[in-house]
This record gives sequence, structure tokens and C-alpha cells, in this order.
Amino acid sequence: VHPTAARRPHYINVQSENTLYDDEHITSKFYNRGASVSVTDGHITVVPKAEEYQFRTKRNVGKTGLMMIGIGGNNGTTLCATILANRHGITWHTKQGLEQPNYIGSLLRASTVSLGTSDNGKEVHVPISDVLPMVHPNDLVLGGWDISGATLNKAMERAQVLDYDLQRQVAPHMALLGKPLPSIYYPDYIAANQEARADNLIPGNDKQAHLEHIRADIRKFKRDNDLDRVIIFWTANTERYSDIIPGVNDTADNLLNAIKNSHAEVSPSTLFAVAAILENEPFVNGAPQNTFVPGAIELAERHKSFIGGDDLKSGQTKLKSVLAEFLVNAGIKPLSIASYNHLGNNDGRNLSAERQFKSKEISKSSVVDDMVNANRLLFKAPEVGPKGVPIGKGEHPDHIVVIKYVPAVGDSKRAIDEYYSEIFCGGRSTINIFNECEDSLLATPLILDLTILTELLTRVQYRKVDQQEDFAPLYSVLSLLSYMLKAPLVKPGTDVVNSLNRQRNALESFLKACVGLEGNSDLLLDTRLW
Ligand code: NAI
Ligand code: DG6
Repeated sequence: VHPTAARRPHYINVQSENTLYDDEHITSKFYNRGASVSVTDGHITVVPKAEEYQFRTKRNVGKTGLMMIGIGGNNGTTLCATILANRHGITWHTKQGLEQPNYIGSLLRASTVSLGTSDNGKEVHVPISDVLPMVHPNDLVLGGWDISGATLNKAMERAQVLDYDLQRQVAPHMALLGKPLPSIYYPDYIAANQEARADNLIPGNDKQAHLEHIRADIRKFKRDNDLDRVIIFWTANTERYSDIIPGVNDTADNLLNAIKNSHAEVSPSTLFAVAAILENEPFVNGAPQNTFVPGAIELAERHKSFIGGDDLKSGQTKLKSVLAEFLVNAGIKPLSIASYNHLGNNDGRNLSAERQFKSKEISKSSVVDDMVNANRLLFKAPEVGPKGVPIGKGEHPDHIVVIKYVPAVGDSKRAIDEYYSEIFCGGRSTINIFNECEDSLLATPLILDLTILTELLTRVQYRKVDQQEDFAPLYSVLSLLSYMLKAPLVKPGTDVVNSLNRQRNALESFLKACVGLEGNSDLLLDTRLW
């Protein structure tokens, strides 16, 4: 068994007065350290603060299902096939030799965190998945919907992602998963070039009936498989943006009414999100469209359901969030970032339509905003209007995103990025990146990470020690999922963090806080003192 797929017992045991283990829970004490800063007439006053919290994590990982919308696509079939290959220990031949199934590319299963140092001063690293009890990917019960009725073995063949010898062996297992559940198809939301796929549909145009149908599907899947939790995951085609219309999708009640009235501006993805929220099961959006219209977020808050999104951050954008931060944090000023890519899979085909491309362009473009905003030495701040409200966004590098559909290259996406920057005393620097990757093999482990993390976060509760008697669930929008997402959804009114390093640090600090450990050990103070 490959190390990333191995089942290890959950072995971390923190011995501290801050950490309590009982049969049911891990309860930890945590000081959220920060500072209050006030700026008056150019004087900056900083007051350090530390707020005391308790976290309580349910130890028992329940039986977990993953229902994907778009299960018959490249991501959906690749995820099912690779889990089945891992579960059944299927090895396969390629021209390089014998391949073993694994979970490489999964942050949780294939990367590590440092816990501290051993007696000989060396750091001890463990897989992230060992910090707290998490569901093993092999144990996920798989299912979902697709507007295409191809059985999953045939859909895997159509996707042309996996090596033939793997496809051949995993096909009988895929066949047992059968045909996807029929889904909702509103042709206006995805590209017209997808129409030929749409042969597996829930009949009619009544959106309320569609909502009830999806809710019943979720309940049946849970019941049939005896599940404690099911994560509903949008990995279907990118939709166009929905217009935000006052009275239609701006509040929870308006959105529910709009569904009752089958209003045209309720998209399939929003309908699925509403179904999941009402069933109190988490919903994650792996595509870029604005599924979470304001009414959907309010509905999730009202039901204390969990939501997360948007758009898987697999290759080009992940690198961009690292490179842009590196440049800005090094005191170098990016003047322009020009990103181009071409790909030939069905996702690329759908994105060749203008409105669907627009959704992707938006999610790919927001990724450097926070780094730019954090450095007003390099980038001028926006001017401030008479009432103290900023006008515009301030100075920003030029940033363009181009996507082209080239069928011949299939799932193997080719991406070129140019970073053109100002350096010392009028100099210029140009960095060019050429990146070729199998798109769905980068994306699939992210779906796993998002599913596993989401399930874990449903088991964590918190208490602010001097303010709350009882433990409460986390806030509905799971912004801790940001590392895997291009345009992270955050609590309304709070800042989006795009920096990949900061996203990873937040996650690591949070997981460690749940076992009573302080997050960052990079100070390594004892290596710097006599
Ligand atoms: P795909 O086109 O191969 O699969 C999408 C599937 O969704 C298709 O089988 C289609 O029939 C189905 N579908 C469309 N509308 C549906 C609906 N209303 N209900 C149920 N099924 C529906 O695309 P792929 O490559 O699997 O990507 C899926 C999504 O993930 C896309 O939105 C893509 O932009 C996004 N994404 C993909 C990444 C990748 O690297 N593959 C990375 C980041 C995001
Ligand atoms: C074309 O860009 C297709 C897209 O679906 C991307 O492959 C996907 O969004 C991943 O993008 P990135 O920028 O994270 O590599």
C-alpha cells in the first residue's frame, strides 16, 4: 500500500493541561493571539490581545458519503476510479513500469506538518491526516447525479484521463456504481455545446418539484447506505453567473419563493445548494459560478448548514497565488500578469462559450488582490471619497486571463504565464512559466481534501470561554477550505485571503488548535540563541 493511502491509527497524543481526551471528544484550550491596531493622525497604537477559546472535536468519524453533481465528468469519474483502485489495491502497467494507486496531490494525505522537535533537536513531521480523526478516502460511499446517463465505466472511458490498463481493471468496479441519478438541466446556464450530453434528466420545469426531487435523492442515498453524513459536491459544468436581483435571490425567503415560482434566475447549482442546506448536509462548489447568491448564504446561516466554494484551485492559479505573493513580499512590483491556457477536455469545450468563460475568468482573476492590498508601498491605495469610502480598488497590476479550447490535447492542459515586474531603480524583470499538466489528476485530490475537511469541520465545535456557556458549530461558510479553492467564499464582510501560504498556515493552526497545540513553530528560537 502506498504511504499516502496507508491506514495509520490516529496516534497523536498531546500531553498538556490544554488537551483533554475522552471517549467521545478531544477538547482543547486555545488562545487566539492577535492585536488591536488604531491609527490616529499618523500615530499607530498596537495592543496585543489573547482571547481564550475551547474546541471540541467529535472523535468518531461517521460513515460518510460523497454525492457529486457531475459524477459522469472527468473529475467525477477520475475520483471514483482512483478511489476504487486504492480500495481494491489495483496496480497497472504503463510504459514506465508498474504503477501503484496513491493519493499524491492530496494536501491531507500526502503532505505533512511539524509537531515539534525530538530529543535530538530534529523536527518530527506527521501526515496532516494524522492530526485529527478524518475519514479515509477509501471509505467514502460514492454516488451522484449527471445529466448524461452514461454508466460510470463508459463515462470513465469517455473522459480519457486514466491509463488504459487501469481503466480496463477498474471498469467492472465502476460498472457496479451504475448510472448517475438523473439531474436538472436548464440549458441557459451551461454552454449550448453540452446539449447532446443531456439525456438523463428529471422531467418538467417546476423548480420546486426539482428541489423536492433532489432532497429526496439525498435522503434516500443516506438511508440506503446507512450514512451519518453526506457531502454534496458540485463538479458539474461551469455555469454562467446568475444575476443578483432584489426580491429574487437577495434573501433566503426571496430565494425560496423564487424557487416556488420557478423563476428563471435560479440556477441548477443554486437549487442543489438549497437542497443540501435544507437537508442539513454540507455543500461545496468546485466550479466558479456564483452558486452562493446572497439568499443561499443567508439560508445556510439560518439552518446552520455548511457551505464552501468556489472553484478548484489546481495548477496555474495555485502557482500564481504563490508567485505573486513571492514578488510582492520580496518588495518587487508586478506590473502585469498575463495568463493563457489551452485544453481539450469537455470542461474546455464548455468554457469556449462566452458566458461560461466569464465565470472562470472572474475566479481566476481575483487571486492576487489581497497581496496587492497588503502592500501600499508598491501599489497606491484607492482615493477616499468625502464620506471616507474608498473610490475604486486602487493601483493593481494589469491582469488578463485567456482560455482556448484545443480538442487534440484532451485533459492535458498547457498554461503559460508571464509576470512582468518593476525592480530596483527603473529595472524590469520578466518571469515566464510554462506548465503542462493532466488537469483532472490535479483536480481530483482537491475534491477529496475538500470532502474530508468538510466532514471533519462538521464535527468541530467551539466556545469562547468568557462569553459562551455551550459549544456551538463553526460558522456556516467554511473558509478554512480556501487552500483548495480559487475564489474562496468567506463570511460576508470579511476579507478574502488568497495567499496559498497563509491559507495553509490557517488550516494547520486550526487543526493544531483542536488538539491544544500552538500553530507556528517556524521561529525555531532554540536554534537562534546561545
Ligand atoms: P466535465 O465537463 O468533464 O464534467 C462535468 C459533468 O457535469 C459532465 O459529465 C456533465 O454532463 C455534467 N453536468 C453538467 N450540468 C449538470 C447538471 N446540471 N447536473 C448534473 N450534471 C451536470 O468537467 P470536469 O473536468 O470534470 O470539471 C468539472 C467542473 O470542475 C467544471 O466546472 C470545471 O470548470 C471545474 N474545475 C475543473 C478543474 C480540473 O482541473 N478538471 C479544476 C478546477 C475546476
Ligand atoms: C481552463 O483553465 C480550465 C479550468 O477549468 C482550469 O483547468 C481549472 O479551473 C484549473 O485552473 P487552475 O488555474 O487552478 O489551473
